[in-house]
Amino acid sequence: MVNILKDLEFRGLLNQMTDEEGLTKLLGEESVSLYCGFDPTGDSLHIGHLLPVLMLKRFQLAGHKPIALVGGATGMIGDPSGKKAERTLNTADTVKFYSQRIHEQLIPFLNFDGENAAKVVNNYDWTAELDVITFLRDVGKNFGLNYMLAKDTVASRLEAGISFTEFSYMILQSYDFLKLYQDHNCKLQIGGSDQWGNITSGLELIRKTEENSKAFGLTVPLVTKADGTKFGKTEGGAVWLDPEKTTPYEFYQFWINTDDRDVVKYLKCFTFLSHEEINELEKQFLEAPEQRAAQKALAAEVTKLVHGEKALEQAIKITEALFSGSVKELTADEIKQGFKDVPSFQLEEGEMGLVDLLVASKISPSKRQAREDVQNGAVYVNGDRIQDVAKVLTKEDAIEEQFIIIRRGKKKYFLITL
Ligand code: 629
Repeated sequence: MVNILKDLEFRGLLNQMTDEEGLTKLLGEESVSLYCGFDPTGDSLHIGHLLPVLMLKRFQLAGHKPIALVGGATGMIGDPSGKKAERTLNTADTVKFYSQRIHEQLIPFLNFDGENAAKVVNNYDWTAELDVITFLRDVGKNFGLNYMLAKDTVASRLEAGISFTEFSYMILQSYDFLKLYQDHNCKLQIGGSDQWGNITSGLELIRKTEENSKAFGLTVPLVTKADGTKFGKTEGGAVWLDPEKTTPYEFYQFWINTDDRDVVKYLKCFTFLSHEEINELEKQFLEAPEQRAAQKALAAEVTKLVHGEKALEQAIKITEALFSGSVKELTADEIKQGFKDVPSFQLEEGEMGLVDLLVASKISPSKRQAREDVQNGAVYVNGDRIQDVAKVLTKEDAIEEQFIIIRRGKKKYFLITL
């Protein structure tokens, strides 16, 4: 069996671990069931979830059995970990809908066939039926109040306030670990560093409940950025895994824009490229950083992992078209992706003079300026320079009868929709 911990260490994916020696031994001896939980707090996962999702895949590739847990129950309660204030509760219907979405999103990352097939479970299935007396007698009895109050996530909230609901969250997550330990022989829980408290309290519960038990916890570090800003946020907000929320082109662009100082680190933790391939890219990067070979490889690998080969090809095609200006080859779907955040103007009538259009869509501030822009050769329609001030745009100019792409100057794009 491959020594997965060695690989994780090379990739900078190890933060905290309980009993490293014992875990190394166990992972070398048997195919281990392990799990990571995802609460349905939104209709999509985002790139803050990507590292742990890929971790499950890494363990599976190394011969272990990953379990992805959807928190249908815990999502009804709200994890206080890393949260400065009490969360508002979502309705049961909303949580159910989100659970379904998260479940579907997790599937393509894992392999559900073979000896070490992956599983997706939902903690609603065993938590909903847990009655309050059993909960307090059999589970709650194992949690000392001092122990709970000392947990970071609780201690840091005592001043600002924390409800009994969120305070109890760690017990539910601990109960999950116990359940999975009992029913799936799951001996390892992984998560981000914010989950350390919840993971270790689960280990406590297993230790107290199960005789001669041995289970482990492992966390991955928080992804940081050299410039100090928060990883995974753009001006447009979070970077989602759902292609409807963040298009594969935008996703690709996010990775392409990785800072030189971060790119090798990200190649290690976000891709499955081999150590040799990464070292090679690092060498190329040190020799010719301006070529951005490492960024291109990173963007290609992660986009392929999340959205597939075809979406990656499209993203590259859109990127190249926008760079060279030859936007004519783009399909309507590619234009929608590539020009999502570009100012757009709806052409109500069937046709319109180019100069009038430039004014109406506020591309040029006045008719005089618009004429000058055209005469000076600063205006492009679908990538072709137009210098005829009498030019009239019609449906014939529209790509797939839907879009006309106007560019003024080198980079300023505008989208006319029909
Ligand atoms: C029941 C619920 C469990 C085990 C885990 C959970 C969810 C956990 C949590 N996780 C975060 C989430 O759901 O809140 N209590 O958004 C998130 N996680 C992935 C990583 C994380 C973490 O899904 O662990 O650190 C982000 O990288 O914040 O039995």
